[in-house]
Amino acid sequence: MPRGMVTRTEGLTVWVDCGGGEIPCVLRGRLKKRQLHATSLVVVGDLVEVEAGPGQTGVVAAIAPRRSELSRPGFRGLPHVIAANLDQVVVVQSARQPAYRGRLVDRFLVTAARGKMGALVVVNKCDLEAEAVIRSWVRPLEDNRVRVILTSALDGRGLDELRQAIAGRVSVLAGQSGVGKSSLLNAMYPGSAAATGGVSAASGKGRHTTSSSRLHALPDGGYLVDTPGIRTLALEDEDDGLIAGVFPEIQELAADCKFRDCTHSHEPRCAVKQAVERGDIDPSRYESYLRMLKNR
Ligand SMILES: Nc1nc2c(ncn2[C@@H]2O[C@H](COP(=O)(O)OP(=O)(O)O)[C@@H](O)[C@H]2O)c(=O)[nH]1
Ligand SMILES: [Mg+2]
Ligand SMILES: [Zn+2]
Repeated sequence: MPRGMVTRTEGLTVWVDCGGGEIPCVLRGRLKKRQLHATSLVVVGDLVEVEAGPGQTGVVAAIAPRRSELSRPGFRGLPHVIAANLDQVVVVQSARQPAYRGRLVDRFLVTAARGKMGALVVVNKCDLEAEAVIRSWVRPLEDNRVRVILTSALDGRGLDELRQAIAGRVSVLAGQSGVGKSSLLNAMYPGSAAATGGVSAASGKGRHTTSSSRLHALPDGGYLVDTPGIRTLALEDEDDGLIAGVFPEIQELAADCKFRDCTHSHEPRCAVKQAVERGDIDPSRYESYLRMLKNR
């Protein structure tokens, strides 16, 4: 039975790449029943077993267990899985239009850790802001071992570096609508199937907006999932340890606080607060950390 990777879903139709282009498939009856009750049964990136169906179509007979998931809370608190079996999340922000949102980056990093994926950060539209200013935003991330790539889909800077970072791996572009995810895909692989697949030719000026997640096979090997805007990411109570992992500089100092269960918000003799006052911890990182714990 051939195995393939789900490249997109459209209602009850699942498009599967079995190595020779996309085949539209339906789910086998038993699976179809379950799909009606769980929106995330088959998602982009899933590895599935396909049997021949009528005409040029296939039937999805089985879905392999996932090794990772990118998800956000959906209807009635059930997680909505956006994509599966990814190696890394490429968190995309823009320097301007829309403005860089550091706190959203931190949330994406927690989400990546929860879904058992690596992460790197891309700041696109660097043609719209001075590089020194952008560097000052991302320095705390780099100081905490997060890889950051500055790009411009317009003037081409950083595209080689990003291409190398995603070659041979399965990655997802995550970030709000308008930061330039589809433009990056297009600029990195001009004229390739990846570029033309989900991103249709320009109609007048802007490209059409990406309406659903879509997986592209990369010419350099590996796959890239382009997503429509992911604007908010709720966190869960169980995320405490993951949040700590995204703020190692805070975690390292916590042992020196007076109280073992210090929340680093109001307690006396808090080593973290003292470090913020000394300037050893970036104040915006500290604020992001507190907000994340408070607004779960
Ligand atoms: N100045 C500038 N504009 C860009 C850049 N990348 C994308 N854009 C523009 O930003 C808008 C949104 O881009 P798009 O790729 O659709 O964003 P997406 O929603 O994240 O996929 C479009 O009008 C693009 O032309 C860039 O690097 N610099
Ligand atoms: Mg897009
Ligand atoms: Zn403390």
